[in-house]
Amino acid sequence: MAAGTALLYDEEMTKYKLLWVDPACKIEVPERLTVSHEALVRTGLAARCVSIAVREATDEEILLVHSEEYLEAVKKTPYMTLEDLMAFTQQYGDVYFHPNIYHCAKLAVGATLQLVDSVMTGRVRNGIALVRPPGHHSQKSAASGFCIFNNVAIGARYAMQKYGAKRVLIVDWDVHHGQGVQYCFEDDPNVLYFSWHRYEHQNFWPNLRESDYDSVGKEKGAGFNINVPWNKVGMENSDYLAVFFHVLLPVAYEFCPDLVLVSAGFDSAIGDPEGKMCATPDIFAHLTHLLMNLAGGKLCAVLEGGYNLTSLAQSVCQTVQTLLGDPAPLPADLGGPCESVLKSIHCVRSAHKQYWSCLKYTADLPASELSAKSLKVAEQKTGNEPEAQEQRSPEEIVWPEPPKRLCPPVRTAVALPEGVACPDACKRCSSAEAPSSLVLNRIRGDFFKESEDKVTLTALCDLIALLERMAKNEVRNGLALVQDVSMAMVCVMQHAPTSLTNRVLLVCVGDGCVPTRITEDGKTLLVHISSTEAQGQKSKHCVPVCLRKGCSDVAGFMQAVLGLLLPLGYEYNPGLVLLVRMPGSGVCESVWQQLAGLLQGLAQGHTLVLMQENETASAGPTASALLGSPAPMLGLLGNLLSEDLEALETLRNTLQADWKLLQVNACQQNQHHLQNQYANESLQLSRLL
Ligand code: SS9
Ligand code: ZN
Repeated sequence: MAAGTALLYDEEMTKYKLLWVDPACKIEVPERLTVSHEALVRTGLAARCVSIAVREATDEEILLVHSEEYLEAVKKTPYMTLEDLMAFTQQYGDVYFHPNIYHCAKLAVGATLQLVDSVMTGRVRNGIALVRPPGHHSQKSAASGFCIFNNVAIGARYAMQKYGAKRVLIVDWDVHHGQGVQYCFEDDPNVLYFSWHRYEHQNFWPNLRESDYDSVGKEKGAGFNINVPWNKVGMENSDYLAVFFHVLLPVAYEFCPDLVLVSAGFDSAIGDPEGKMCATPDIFAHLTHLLMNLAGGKLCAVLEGGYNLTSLAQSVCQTVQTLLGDPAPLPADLGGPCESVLKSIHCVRSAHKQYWSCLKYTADLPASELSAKSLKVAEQKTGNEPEAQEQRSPEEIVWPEPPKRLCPPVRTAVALPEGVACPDACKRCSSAEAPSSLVLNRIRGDFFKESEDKVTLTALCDLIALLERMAKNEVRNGLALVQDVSMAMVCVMQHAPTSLTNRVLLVCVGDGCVPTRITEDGKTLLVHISSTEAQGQKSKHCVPVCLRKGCSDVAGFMQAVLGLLLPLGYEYNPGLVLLVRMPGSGVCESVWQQLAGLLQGLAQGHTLVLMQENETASAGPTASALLGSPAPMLGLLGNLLSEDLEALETLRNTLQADWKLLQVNACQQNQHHLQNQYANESLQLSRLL
């Protein structure tokens, strides 16, 4: 399996700059690249990457996206006088030329293609290209917004042509709309383009009507262009994550890309003078992590914008550190998205509901909401928007430097019966590391009052020992095969070190009895995915998810994971994730690996997986997911059962009062509208409410 992270950088790309006075362009400076690269070197991240030489793109490659006339025109710029350059620049918007920019633009495309080559051939798993000029605004025959050639769009065409990639996902998290990428693939169903961007009802650059949520793609490409407009500034981490959970990820998993390209602009981070957003640099660790198990892990990030040098450098480091496999930081203090973002989410989901089965049960917007005008009016009325930072100039905004990320020396420890195979990189636990006699006696007291089973007792002690090493950050995550998962689960809840168990996210997969009383003190959030309707109490901390066809239903299972489990987990912010596979769960191995991979974004990677001792064949694949290997692609998911979809939406509706990150509807009115829609389905309601 491909491993390693590529880094593409060439100092040559710092060797052009604005030569005249233009307030619109003065933020695009060579230092953007030098500070980013220096930060990677200083933190030791660059040394951990596979450094790959940058080359120039050929004419043929540039012509994959651009017209001959445009290429020929740009080719002349190195020979122009300053006056000619200024005149040439005049025909485009918010961009400048320089005698060396054509050379750099060829290197920027070339670096992108070298990265695509490295990932597609399996030389590395993923990587990043630090380039200037950026690309996502440039069009077939036009430069725009500091962009000359469309690096990422060319990269997508190249991957399809040279490597036969059938589906490419482009995630544009830059704060501007990459209209160049949208135009390029508008009618192409093989490229899914996602962009969120500052829009403010068309009052923000590039001020295009087609940047709104209702531009969904054209002809065969309808449904493959996703725009999420930010109609206010000051968006925070929870706004970004909400859009990932409720728009991008479900659609991306349904799309099933062979390759993920990220238009990695960091002007969407706090402090940026263009973006004016408030998401902190560590959010990019999570955004990256959440994309890293798509496409078998094949992810290429290519720099776009980012104009606050401090914020930019920090964000680049967070992204690269995640690509390298270090655990993401705790996603502290997430609430729900703000009202304005809820509106955008609702609008995008409803504009796309006819194209994606994961969005099929999105509530329709009331007719009045559909007009941009009424939205705008409603926007001005709402009271709880994040405007505190808006008055300040971005240069004055301060935020703490992201804390150093945890990196326990042992990535994955396993407690497996003798003879059970698992990857060499795992550390096998031995009873020699067993816990104190105090713990031993307590476990004995709890579970073996009558008959004493030595083997089971030792196994439970091994488990506690493993957790103690996790609490000390000697071990990141672990896997144990145990005789009785239910008993082991209760044992962990009762005896694991409290530093981990103040908040445990307990994820149970498969049918079986889970003692719900362990959720009563609020120190455990239980999400139990099974095929049986829950008998017991449902509450804020006890979430039974019932799938009609059970956990073997890949589409239903992923819908529950992406739309319900992950937002719950991120808002709960556990210190430990306990992932339990009940005997005979029926969950597919690749789905299980996806789940184990995705959950590692929580609790700084502290995941403990428990499986029944006879599931020996799954030990290897599970351990390898814990070691950070990319989960295999799931393939096309197939159709979701409509009763499951409705049931999940209903569950969301009941839970969203307590868990704000589950919200997808713009206002209370709409929720009533949705409830009414389901009121007819009394059977479904009685099942879940
Ligand atoms: C000045 C407008 C600048 C161009 C921004 C291009 C960003 C490319 N306030 N507009 S990522
Ligand atoms: Zn930008």
